[in-house]
Amino acid sequence: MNKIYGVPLSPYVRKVLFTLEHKNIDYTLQPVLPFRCNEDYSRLHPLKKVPCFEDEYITLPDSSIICGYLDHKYPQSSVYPSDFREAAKARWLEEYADTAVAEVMLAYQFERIVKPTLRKAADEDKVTHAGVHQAPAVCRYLEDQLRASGYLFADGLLLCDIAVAGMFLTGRYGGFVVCGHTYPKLEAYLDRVWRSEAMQLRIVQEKPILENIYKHFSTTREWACDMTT
Ligand SMILES: N[C@@H](CCC(=O)N[C@@H](CS)C(=O)NCC(=O)O)C(=O)O
Repeated sequence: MNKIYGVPLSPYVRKVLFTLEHKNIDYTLQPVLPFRCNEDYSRLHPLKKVPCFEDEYITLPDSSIICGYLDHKYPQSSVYPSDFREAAKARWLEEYADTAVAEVMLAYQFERIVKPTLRKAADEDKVTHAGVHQAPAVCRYLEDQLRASGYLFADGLLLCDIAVAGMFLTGRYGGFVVCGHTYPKLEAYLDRVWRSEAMQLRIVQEKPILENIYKHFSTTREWACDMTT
């Protein structure tokens, strides 16, 4: 059985769940809270991050590595473009989402969603720094990569779309909003991916967890948003 360690709200866990759902493969989700996992977990993931993956053959850390493995294990409905040059570009955009986009969006998530649950105050200077100094370069780069309609590649909704738009979704949960006037293609693209059936499946699962956090940790309430359609 395919077992994923982590929580649905993690943008990295979301990538793995999407990959399995896209391929119609059963899995179990074993709850592991980032920043609060015990020492035993480091035997599975030496960096103690989520997600981690386990099946009858292998134990694997890291979302991109896990998704690559799953795409080989279950070749049906690939989560990468069929053209080898586009597949390489898709992996780059996935990596860009996991690093550069993450640096901005995880500042919003960590300060405004995670820290209150740890009974710590959000450092709004860090959020402002991410929003003012880091977000413009990231949004500009993606605006230049996007076509006026559709997803990143003509093959349809793929892992790179979930990585990119999923990272922005994580930022959205913490109050980050893309300026549609400056980045019209990016705004329309995010809306398209967020409304897709596959992303809505994830959003619906994430919603009660998020609502619980918004409800019980008062400082997070002002960022509350409902992304279900
Ligand atoms: N490159 C890793 C990043 C995973 C990651 O940073 N996960 C976060 C949760 S969203 C985490 O576990 N953070 C805990 C920590 O950094 O100690 C991946 O793609 O799986």
